[in-house]
Amino acid sequence: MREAQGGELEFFWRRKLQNSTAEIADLSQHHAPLLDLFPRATERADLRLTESQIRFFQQNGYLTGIPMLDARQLEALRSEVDRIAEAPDADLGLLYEHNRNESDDPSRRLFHCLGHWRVLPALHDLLWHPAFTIPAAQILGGAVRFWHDQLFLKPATDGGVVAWHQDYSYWTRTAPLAHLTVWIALDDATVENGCVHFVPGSHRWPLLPKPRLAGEMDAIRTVLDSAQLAAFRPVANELQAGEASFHHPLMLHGSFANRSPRPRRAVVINVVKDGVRSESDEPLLTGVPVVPKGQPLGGRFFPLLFDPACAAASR
Ligand SMILES: O=C(O)CCC(=O)C(=O)O
Repeated sequence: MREAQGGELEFFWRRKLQNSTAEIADLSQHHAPLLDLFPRATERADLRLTESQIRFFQQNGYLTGIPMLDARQLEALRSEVDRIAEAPDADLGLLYEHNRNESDDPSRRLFHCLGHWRVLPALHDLLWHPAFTIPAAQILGGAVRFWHDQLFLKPATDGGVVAWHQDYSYWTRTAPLAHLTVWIALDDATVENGCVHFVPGSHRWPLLPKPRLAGEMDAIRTVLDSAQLAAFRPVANELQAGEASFHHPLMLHGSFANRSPRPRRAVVINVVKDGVRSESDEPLLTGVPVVPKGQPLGGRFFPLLFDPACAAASR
């Protein structure tokens, strides 16, 4: 395995630019890390969450302040994320979706995309990072399968909002509800630059309607009942660059505008407990072959990231 140095990332990207879109190497063919950027799961049993962290997640619906990236990993990911944000659309054909500005407010900007794991190696390898997969397996209570990834990039000064929502309201084409999100800060995320806010305990609320993701911040409040409105007491999920938080698929969360002079970049990974099924005969993600209704997620686009039973057997 080679070191993930600037030159290597340069190589991957240059090769893409030289080839036609049809010839671009699709990293989804690789179900193991390509670089030596992240440790192997078997090497890092120390990354397990404590009982009290798991209890906190179960009671509140989120867990925050988890160390995730060292300085080298952070630099590699920032560099790849910036490349994606700056790339012409023609180079982003493998992404499931990308929206240079998803904000409904024309005075604000929010870059949002899904599917970048197929395009650049550090973003690809991050899916297998044990600092994420080991805690995810503990929270899910079993093997961790990839669902999809996301970038949420808020530029300085005019970064847009992400409206209050529950992730599962966008994912009802998969069931049962056994999903999990990890939110990884690439910059210090603060109240000033639009960090995520959680409504503790809202993961016990029923499924709410799906709002426009970058639309009116408070749209969801019109459907909350009086008990939910009374319990609507958000907490700011402030993180240092390189730290992460986990949240439940029914956790109500959102993020306010970035009016600060600093950008707020984040990589998000969404996973399921192995065995979650397709609920649709349509493609689950744009450009991905149909997983017939009733069949479990699997195959090239939904790799198994970590199976604690196998990891235990190999120790
Ligand atoms: O990054 C943000 O502001 C929103 C992230 C989000 O909605 C999520 O991680 O589910």
